[in-house]
Amino acid sequence: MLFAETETLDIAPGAVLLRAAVEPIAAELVAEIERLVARSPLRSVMTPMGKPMSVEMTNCGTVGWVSDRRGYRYEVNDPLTGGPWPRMPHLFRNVATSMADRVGYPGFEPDACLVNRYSPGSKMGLHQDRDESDLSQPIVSVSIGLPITFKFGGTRRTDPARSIVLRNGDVVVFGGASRLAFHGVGTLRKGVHEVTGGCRYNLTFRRV
Ligand code: MD6
Ligand code: FE
Repeated sequence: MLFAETETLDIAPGAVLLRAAVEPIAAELVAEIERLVARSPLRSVMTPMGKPMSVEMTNCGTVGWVSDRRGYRYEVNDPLTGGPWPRMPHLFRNVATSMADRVGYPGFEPDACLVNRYSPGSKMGLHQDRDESDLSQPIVSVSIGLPITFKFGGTRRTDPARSIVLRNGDVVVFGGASRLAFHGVGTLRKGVHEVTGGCRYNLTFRRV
């Protein structure tokens, strides 16, 4: 499947931003999100430290990322419904596989997609994505709706971080030397976007 051929920007070794790559299908991605949240709703979760996260989350795929007082981990069942997470839509899988392929990660087959919903005031502190057993595989991250500032540092928490604004349809692929880089996003500002209204969605595809 073909998506927009757009500018690519190297953020760091192994990390690439594909500007507006899925902008043409952003509304279709939102329609898929709405279908899956009807089955596994967005919910607020606690960090292992007992603080509520400001983004709401859900998942699709054969496993989903969960956080609670017991820690961060992947689970085959949604703790809210007790049943499996919704299947990953074909469109999602195609996006993830083709974006990874485009920047030099052929054969990426995600088994988990974390869906984050940011409303005004939501943010995500610097973190590493390291709950996956296969760190040879990249993560593909899709931004939909309102813009937000993405912070991208090094493999140590104290490494300097650069900031990039992520907008609707932007895709970040991050693997290789950047797979364990610290990253986070600033606070979502109030606004209105034609595709999502007053929020931002982020989809992160992982091979767990
Ligand atoms: C976000 N993204 O963009 C948060 N993680 O809302 C992430 O935490 C992320 O963009 C791993 C790889 C790419 C990402
Ligand atoms: Fe992350």
